[in-house]
Amino acid sequence: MNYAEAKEKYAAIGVDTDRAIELLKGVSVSLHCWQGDDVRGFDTDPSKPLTGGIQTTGNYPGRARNPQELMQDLDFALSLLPGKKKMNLHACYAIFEDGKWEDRDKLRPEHFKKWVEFCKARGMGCDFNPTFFSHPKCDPLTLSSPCEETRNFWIEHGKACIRISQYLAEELGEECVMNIWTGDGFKDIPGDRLGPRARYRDSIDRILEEPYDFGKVKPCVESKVFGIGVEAYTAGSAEFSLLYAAKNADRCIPLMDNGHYHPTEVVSDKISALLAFFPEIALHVTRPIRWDSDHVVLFDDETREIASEIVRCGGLEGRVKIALDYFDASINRIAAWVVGYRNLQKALLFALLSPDAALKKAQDEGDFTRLMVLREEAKTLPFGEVWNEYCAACDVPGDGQWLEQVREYEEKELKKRG
Ligand code: RNT
Ligand code: ZN
Repeated sequence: MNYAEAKEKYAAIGVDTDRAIELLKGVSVSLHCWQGDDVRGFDTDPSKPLTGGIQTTGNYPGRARNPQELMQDLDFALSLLPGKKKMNLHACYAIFEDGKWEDRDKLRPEHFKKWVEFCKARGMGCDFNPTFFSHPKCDPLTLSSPCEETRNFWIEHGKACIRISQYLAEELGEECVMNIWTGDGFKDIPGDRLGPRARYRDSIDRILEEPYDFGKVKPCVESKVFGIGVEAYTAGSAEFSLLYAAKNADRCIPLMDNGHYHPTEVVSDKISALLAFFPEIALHVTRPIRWDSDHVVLFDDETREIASEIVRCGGLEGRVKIALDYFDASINRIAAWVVGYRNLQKALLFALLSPDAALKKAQDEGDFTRLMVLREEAKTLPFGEVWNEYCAACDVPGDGQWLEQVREYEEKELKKRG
């Protein structure tokens, strides 16, 4: 089987593979910088534990320890990724020149100048995230803290991040999705559930008072069901975040992370529900195993279903902002970036090769037998040929051709790191 033959097979079910490849080339997917260094960043002591209910496990050698190493690793990973890449940074990745450290409430655009240069040189836009975790000022709450000093500190951080996001959007000429997520919550049954949520709401209100151009900066609110050490209560629950976004639709959008729901809930089904109300939504694509474990994204059923829904709902034209969010420290971190990113790209390509018009027609005609048969048969069409053609069109290695490069880089570069 070669590409020409595969193309014919797809044409027989009414799918144009060339068109799918062209379309996917223009879809931007955000690459999360934090896979490269286990979500440590550069502004706090890396020997301190991660907080906020998230966790990286494993101690595979080669973690990036500074901006140079992280950028070098990113560069190498980017060379193996097809499609239109966008960077995704956290505030804790600020780069302080000449050792001039600033706390998170005082961060300024200049602390991201190096990242702007990095993105510009590679023709990438950049998304951004305030970092409301792994910091001494988490008491452990942040935006929902009853301590006004703590809460103000984090509100100032949020405002600083709005200014930085506006700077990134302007410098790079692409919209900047700025995601507000906190791990605020309690390990055990709270005595007051409303208080923290009322404060959280007020804090986001105050952050979003900072001026920004909503055409360029897209603040998001990300919900979560629970985290490690915050099993009983999360201030930013699904209802809280969704309602916040709905009530403030002129200034922010909702973000769904598919690790943040009860295990039998699926984000693939929520996408259309949200798009029936919101012009734009954002996604964190990850892989939960039993909980929000942030495993590397696979080419699995739910990832494919999420991709299908993005495609079918017209999400590729900008309505759905797609980002990855996982962190595995137990395998080669660059391979983790590459395989997860490529899997999401595969899922999107697979979705673009689905006979959607015929599926929709069968559904609307009530022909559920045809619907099932068409959908199942599309699964065994020669997808791998189209995927390799797409990789070639993007000038990156096809499957079976990149892992050896990662191994060489590991030998040459990663093994030198203590
Ligand atoms: C945590 C959230 C959040 C973080 C990143 C690092 O559960 O998913 O998005 O993973 O901001
Ligand atoms: Zn997330």
